[in-house]
Amino acid sequence: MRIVDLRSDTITRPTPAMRRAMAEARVGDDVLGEDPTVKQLEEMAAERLGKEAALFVASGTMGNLVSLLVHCHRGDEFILGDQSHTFFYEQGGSAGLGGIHPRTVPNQPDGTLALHNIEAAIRPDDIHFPRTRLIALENTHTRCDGSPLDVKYMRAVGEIARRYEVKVHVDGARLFNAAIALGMEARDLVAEADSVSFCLSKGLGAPVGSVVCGTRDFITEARRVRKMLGGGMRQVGILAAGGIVALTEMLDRLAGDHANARKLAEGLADIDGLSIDPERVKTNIVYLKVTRSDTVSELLSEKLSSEGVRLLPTGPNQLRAVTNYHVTSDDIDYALGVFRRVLSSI
Ligand code: TLP
Repeated sequence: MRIVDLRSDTITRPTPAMRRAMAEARVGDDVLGEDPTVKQLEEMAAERLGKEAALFVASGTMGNLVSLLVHCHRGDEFILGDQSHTFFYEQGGSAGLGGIHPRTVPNQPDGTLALHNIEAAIRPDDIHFPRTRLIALENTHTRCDGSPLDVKYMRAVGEIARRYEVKVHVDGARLFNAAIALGMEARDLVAEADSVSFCLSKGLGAPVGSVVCGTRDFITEARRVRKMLGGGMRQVGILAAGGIVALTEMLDRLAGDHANARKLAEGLADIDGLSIDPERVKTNIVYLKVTRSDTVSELLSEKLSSEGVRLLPTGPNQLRAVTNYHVTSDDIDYALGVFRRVLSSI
């Protein structure tokens, strides 16, 4: 059966070039700082993001957690969006493992936090209050239609952070999608950030891993925290080698994912019983609402998957599709056909 897997870009399997690079990677004990392939990936990543140093970590979740644990101590507070991945999907790790108090501010539909809300959430120096240490942004914003946060906004948040002497962390799981959608270099987008975590294992197709970037001092601390979390891995150049191919060969193709997402959204907007605004689709994530009834929504999701078109249910009557490098423009036509057929038969 033909499969069009749109559940996430995390489902991507390594390319033949990645598998070759991984099989042939030069490796050493990375906890002892002796893995040349990991070092190469970390240098490449730091250079790309215009930061002094970088650290290879097991996942996006670990990248965010390590960063939070370096920036904040127990009882400190950090400001983040109420729709952010860190708040929603990372098991409350900041509080659970770090004793760090999350202070949510509403995400606006475009993924930003209103600047006045950020400012209002920063605590004055008062014995009653936790200390605000950090503002955490997400770019692109997964739960806000994969919206890219533009450079003007990123700079404005940086300016507030400097004024109040707090740090900025960017969960850039899909940072390169943002950069490509905005037509700019990723490094310019995160110039104001003290730390950035980006994923190799999403649209870039590597099987495992994320990279955290920041100052040399920040990364030295982050390396300690990664070890504390059990994330010090040994001959991990085997994984980093896939990441090097991801960074070298897989960036430009993200534009194709964005075009496919827009095409999917435009096609879905023409189908009765679905609600979607294609203008909101700027990167590779598409959210759609099923407007007919709860039963139709459940049936739709079941029937789509029984016909090989896989989406992720993300809420009542809501489904998410994420384009990725296994999905071609032709697959989008096929998926749209399945949508039309299934909906007209319910
Ligand atoms: N997101 C996954 C799911 O967890 C929802 C997905 O399929 O989109 N930050 C952001 C913005 C993310 O979207 C994700 C993964 C992460 C961090 C965590 O990355 P991993 O899965 O590597 O821990």
